[in-house]
Amino acid sequence: MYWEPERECMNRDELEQFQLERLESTLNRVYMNVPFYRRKFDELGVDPESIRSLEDIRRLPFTVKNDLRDNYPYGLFAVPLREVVRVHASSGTTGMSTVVGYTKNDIKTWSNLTARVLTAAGVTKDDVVQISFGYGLFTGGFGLHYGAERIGASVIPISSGNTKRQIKIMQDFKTTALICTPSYALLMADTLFEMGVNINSLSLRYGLFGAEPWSEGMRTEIQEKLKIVATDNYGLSEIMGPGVAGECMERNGLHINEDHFFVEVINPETLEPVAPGETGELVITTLTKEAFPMIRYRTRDLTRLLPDPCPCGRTLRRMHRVLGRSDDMLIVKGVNVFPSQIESVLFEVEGTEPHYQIVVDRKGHLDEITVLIEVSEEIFFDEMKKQKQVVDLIKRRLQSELGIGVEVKPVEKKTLERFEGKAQRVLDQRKL
Ligand code: DLL
Repeated sequence: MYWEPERECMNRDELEQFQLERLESTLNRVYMNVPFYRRKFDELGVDPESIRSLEDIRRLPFTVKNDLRDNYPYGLFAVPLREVVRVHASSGTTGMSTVVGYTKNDIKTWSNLTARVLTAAGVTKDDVVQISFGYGLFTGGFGLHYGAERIGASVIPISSGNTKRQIKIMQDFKTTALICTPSYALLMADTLFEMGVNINSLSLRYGLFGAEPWSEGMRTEIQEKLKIVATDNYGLSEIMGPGVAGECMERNGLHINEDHFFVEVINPETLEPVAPGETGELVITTLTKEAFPMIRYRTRDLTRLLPDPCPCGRTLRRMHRVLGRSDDMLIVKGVNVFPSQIESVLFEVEGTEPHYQIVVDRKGHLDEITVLIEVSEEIFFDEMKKQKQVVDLIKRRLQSELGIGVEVKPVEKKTLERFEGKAQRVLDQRKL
């Protein structure tokens, strides 16, 4: 267990004072050591010494992913490479990858924060933790690995892939906690079923899932199929990796590690703060990072802060599960659509499997969405009438959730792609 009540249950005034002190030292560090930030602050005429309150942070410039690309690979590091003990990078599906670094101290902080997230999600030193996130340049595997070791759990660093072997190890090594993407958890559940494994013969109790958006319906599905308590955890490599925020046993929003990260929620168009509790883009400033501090990083992730205190006793504010990235948002017939909204409808309809794909195409000048959804065998093969009923029901529910009509196409079980890491739900066929 890794539990810091003096931080995690801090009163708000004390926490804000603490954040301000850490912010001031971060600003000094970047101004002294990172020419990129010095230039941007100077351009705006902001002297770090003049930032005297947390509200003053709004005078500072935002940082965006392109700034990382422009400074590839080490341009935003605030310490000499000799002090960097680890480098991670994101794969960069669009353009150049982004590179981040950690000092020895950063690794210690990172381990403590993922240990916090693991503890909040039920993991203790008595657990056997199977880490089925990729190890390597991706932050998922290593980030949670160090936290689990920090707690004293027994860690199985299996990485992702080779699902049958994952199941065998889960059985033989008596895994109690599974860590991976929610879509991989579902694939494991299906594979267990196909292999004829009796779920009650396993020792699994907890699942910690993150790195991609998922819905409440998907949580229910995973919890029922794997007979575990499933929690959500959030992070991004630019800020640290996993360990930024995670759910406690209440499973109702993710506690943000605010003693290390200052968060804002902004309207992505006006760049002004949204009203308290409203949905907008999450912006994060790191407060303790040494090698790779980030000032007002625009995550592109859409969420909202939850105002109510959490019954678990932690005072660290919670954020609602991430709805999706603003860059994943589809605009169809002028309406904004998030893949996660579609998912939440699909998971409620009986006779469908939890596997789907969203195809976006352009007919003339109009964008169209077709949702491919796997349906059970009897519905696919035997009962045309029932198939039509299911399709009509999904269409109606999607229409009422999204406010627009979309095509729904039932497909046979196991025809859609499965994912061992982050799922690719949207297939964009528009030639823009
Ligand atoms: O995905 C870090 C991570 C690893 C988090 C393991 C949790 C568990 P990146 O590859 O840089 O880092 O991707 C970060 O993934 O900006 C979100 O869009 C998305 N994301 C991460 N966690 C969640 C989540 C890792 N719980 C990007 N819910 C972020 C929704 C998530 N989206």
